[in-house]
Amino acid sequence: MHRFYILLLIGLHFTSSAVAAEDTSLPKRPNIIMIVIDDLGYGDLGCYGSQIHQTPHIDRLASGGMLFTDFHANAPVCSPTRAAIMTGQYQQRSGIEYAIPFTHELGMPLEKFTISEALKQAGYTCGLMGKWHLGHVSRFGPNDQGFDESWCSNNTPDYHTHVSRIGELDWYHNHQIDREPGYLTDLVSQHSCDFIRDNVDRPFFLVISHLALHFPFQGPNDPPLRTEGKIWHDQKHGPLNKREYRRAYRDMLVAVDKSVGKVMDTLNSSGLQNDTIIFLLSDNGAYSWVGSNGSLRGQKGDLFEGGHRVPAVAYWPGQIPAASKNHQTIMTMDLMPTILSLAGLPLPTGLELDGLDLKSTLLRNAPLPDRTLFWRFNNLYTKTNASAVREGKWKLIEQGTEVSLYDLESDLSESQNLASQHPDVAKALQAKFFQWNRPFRDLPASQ
Ligand SMILES: [Ca+2]
Repeated sequence: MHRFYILLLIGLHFTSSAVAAEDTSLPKRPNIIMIVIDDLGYGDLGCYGSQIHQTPHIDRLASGGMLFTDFHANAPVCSPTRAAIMTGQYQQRSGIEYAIPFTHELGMPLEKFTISEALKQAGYTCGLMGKWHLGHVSRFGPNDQGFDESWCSNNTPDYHTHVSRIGELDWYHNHQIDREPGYLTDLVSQHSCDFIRDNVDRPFFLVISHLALHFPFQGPNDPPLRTEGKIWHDQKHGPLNKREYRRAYRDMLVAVDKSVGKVMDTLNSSGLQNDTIIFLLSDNGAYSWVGSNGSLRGQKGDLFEGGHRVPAVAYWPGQIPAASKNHQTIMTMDLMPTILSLAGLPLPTGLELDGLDLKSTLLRNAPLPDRTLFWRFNNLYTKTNASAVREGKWKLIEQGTEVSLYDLESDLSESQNLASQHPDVAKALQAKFFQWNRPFRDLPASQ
């Protein structure tokens, strides 16, 4: 076994050298940081035109890198998008189509090959700080999926007491409950900066997975609510009066933005600023009653653009053109192959990777090949099934028996249903969805 592992390492090293030879200008084995902000909407950031929120640190990342205008979460809720990020595949291949509920029994199958496992095999040290939500850490935690170190929660704990909606303490260090005190966004930030400093001399992959801006809505100065041993579903939105939600949401975003500033400062003071690629993105759209999806229709949980078109930024000084905008249609499942490619690593063989390597569009703003993208979403609570297909400017949405077709080039707000005017386009996209959906038809709704 040991010998096999050494041979594997030699094999990977050999292949990665061969790949790197094609890109002699690229630094070898850059560090990679992925900042995932929970439920951040398309209109929530200063760099996306927000008139309400000020996000100077994130805006600085955007002005020094590439901002994406047509970037999509694989799903309009947390767990399925995160499964797609981790595997480079449609989340249906992991059997995860809805937010994983509060149970110890469900999770992303451990045999799924993840981006962290791929990078770990290649010598990267991998850390995850913040939200996991791919299964209870007692059975399906990040350290079971390639991460060397984790400070994480399963779901959406109280930001101060760290208690979940089912009254369990939900803050773990390497899968062990940890009772450290603190506001969760600050803890995520502190452990992320510690991880960077601890790994100055070796390549690392760090996922900074903010709990914010998910409810409970609690800014750093708002009171705690949840205590252990009690069910909190009825007060899932936190301790505040509804009229204070938007203010708390803004305070939560300010805390996240400051965290991004601290991470940047830590990279600069460690001399790693030019050796580190940063991706910043959201896992789904905002709830429009508290956040903003800009001019998009719909919100978290919908297959209208507001549910899945999200802010995203890529930053790598000297490599990714500064102050650039990218209008290609991109999906979160593209991140795994892209990151492996930027790290000079071969794509794993024998996997059905659905994501695309975005390297050329990141480094040269090159157009991507035409492709058709799919969303399928079964809502556990409302029992509604929906699907969407995107091809070029066209987007088809089916909900029950209702079929809608939109031209996103002229109608980004999805206000004009063109299905009856362009029945051939609608039929062609329906047929493509039927084909794509074949292997997943029997997937039980709602895991
Ligand atoms: Ca989310």
